[in-house]
Amino acid sequence: MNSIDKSFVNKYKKNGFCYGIEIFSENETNNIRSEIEDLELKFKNGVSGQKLDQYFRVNGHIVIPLLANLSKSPKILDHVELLLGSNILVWSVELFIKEPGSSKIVSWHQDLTYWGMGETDGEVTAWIALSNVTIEAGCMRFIPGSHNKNILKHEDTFHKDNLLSRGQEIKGISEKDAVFAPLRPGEMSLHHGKCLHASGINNSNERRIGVAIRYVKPDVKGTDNDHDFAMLVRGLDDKSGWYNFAGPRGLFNKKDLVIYNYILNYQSKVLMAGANTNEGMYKTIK
Ligand SMILES: O=C(O)CCC(=O)C(=O)O
Repeated sequence: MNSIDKSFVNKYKKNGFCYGIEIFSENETNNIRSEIEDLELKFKNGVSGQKLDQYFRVNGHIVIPLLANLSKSPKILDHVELLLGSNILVWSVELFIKEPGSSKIVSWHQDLTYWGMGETDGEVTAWIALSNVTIEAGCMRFIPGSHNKNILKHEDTFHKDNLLSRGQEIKGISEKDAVFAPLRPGEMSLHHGKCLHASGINNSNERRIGVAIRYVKPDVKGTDNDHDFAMLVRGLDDKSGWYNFAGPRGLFNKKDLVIYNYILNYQSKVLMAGANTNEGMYKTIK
């Protein structure tokens, strides 16, 4: 492991999040962003009958090599290893994009609520900024220490401006306790799956682009399903809790698209359980 500043570990353990960790240089960040924007141009009419956004927002690592490769970045994994231990899998890679002036938001929520993994400490999200993610641009904000709570009641809103799968929201959060986590391009925040967080509209003139990578340990056991799917990115999975996905063969490879649909349909049973509609990004794909 390369030498890294480990001071983030205590912050993460105390608060449930930390931010401002430099991962990619300006040049590297620009290259990643360009590749994403090239995909937006190339697939502006969608892929395999779906909008590109479907693959950007859910499980992008299954069909987009760029996103799978990002999740294997040694510098990110060196940090995650200090939180989760030496055996690491990727459950999902997702892009969160807010256009300049866009009214898209993310309501107050805890990630683990609908993921079928229980209230585990064995999941962490690495969120990497691919643009200047300022307060004005709608960076994330967190409630320190909230990862020590249980999962709170969420209400589905399915609001069109909410970027979450069900527009799920915890009401009554005291905003004055929130800490903003702005990130410069190439910087990363890390947050615990029970840490309360949200983000506002993009009031800036720039696109606000982030990639969220959900890492899990081998022994995170699904409570709401027999198994789930994840990609081993470091060490060994000797627990058999996850069905291992090897990574994409190529960009939107036909066989990987079949796997994508299979996993999405499987996961949607858990992620949309109890919802009164099966709309949005976990809509079953035939
Ligand atoms: O990008 C955002 O504003 C929110 C992302 C988020 O909720 C997450 O990564 O868990």
